[in-house]
Amino acid sequence: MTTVKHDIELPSNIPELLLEKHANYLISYGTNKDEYNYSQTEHMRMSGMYWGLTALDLMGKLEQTNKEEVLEFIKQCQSDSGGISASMQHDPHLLYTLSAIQILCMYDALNVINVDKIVNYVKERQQADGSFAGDQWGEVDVRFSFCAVATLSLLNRLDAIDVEKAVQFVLKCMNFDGGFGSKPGSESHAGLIYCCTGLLSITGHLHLIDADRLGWWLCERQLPSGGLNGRPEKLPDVCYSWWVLSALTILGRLHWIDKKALIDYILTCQDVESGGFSDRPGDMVDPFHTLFGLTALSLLDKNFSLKPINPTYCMPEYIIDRLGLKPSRLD
Ligand code: GRG
Ligand code: ZN
Repeated sequence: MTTVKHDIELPSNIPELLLEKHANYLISYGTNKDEYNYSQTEHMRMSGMYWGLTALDLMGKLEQTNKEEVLEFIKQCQSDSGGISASMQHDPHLLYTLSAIQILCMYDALNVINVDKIVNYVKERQQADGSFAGDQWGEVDVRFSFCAVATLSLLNRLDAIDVEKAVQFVLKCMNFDGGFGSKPGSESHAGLIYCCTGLLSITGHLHLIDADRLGWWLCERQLPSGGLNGRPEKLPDVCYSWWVLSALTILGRLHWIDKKALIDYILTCQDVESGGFSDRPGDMVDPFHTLFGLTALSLLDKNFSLKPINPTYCMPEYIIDRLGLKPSRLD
């Protein structure tokens, strides 16, 4: 009988962390606008900027970015409804509204946009059952609940929505395994667990989670290669190092995984020539996996010359401190 292998084998030599190369990769990604890969990601540009700028800030390179150009771009992406889109002339969405607010907080520049209109846009996305639609077309998902609550909390305007109802909806998405799915009855997935744990952390409701059960499910995501998957029977992927570790950190159970094995997995996902991280060793790098490789390393070991990352907001901790926010965590 054959068994299907859902893991990879790590190469024998593990490279060191190549921070200089990662910074150069991200800076040139944002500069070479004629590149094929850049043109293909217009539909998620605002989040792409957030991934790149956050990664650069963690490496102490935010000053090397073009702040004025980014702020101008964000202003042009705010629509009459108040919401912000991925690119100019695209439809606004909660996903890109959060990314834009995260960038503005990093640059300490919330004054350049109309905050009241954003608050109103987010408020209007809340449904009668407490859930959030991502945009005017109505798709509901706990990702959008997180985006709404994170955005409003960064703006210090959580009073604009019914927080208790938002929490009740998230609790309806909790499964028998302790995890969370995208909506009631959907399969548990690490990315969605981050969203729900993050929302409960912001709103001070972490006591409603069965932390031992969820912590166990999360640490079971680690495979013999050291990498983490996002749900059972799936391949490891660097981005789950973030989605899983952030939730474990919020739950006070980061020590439940084998840190050394995961660090080795993440380091082997670097492109040692051009910089950047990919999902698995040898794959194409991109800004998304580059951010989550670095944020995971920041959570795993203080000796990597990276700024500390906040596990709830996925933003540098010093920004969260500057805003006076105190998302909760379990011991
Ligand atoms: C501030 C970092 C930050 C995020 C904002 C958008 C968002 C909030 C979180 C996204 C969470 C996430 C990754 C959800 C994944 C949803 C999902 C069901 C993905 C399934 O994708 P597959 O099947 O991946 O391609 P796997 O690895 O399961 O095969
Ligand atoms: Zn991934």
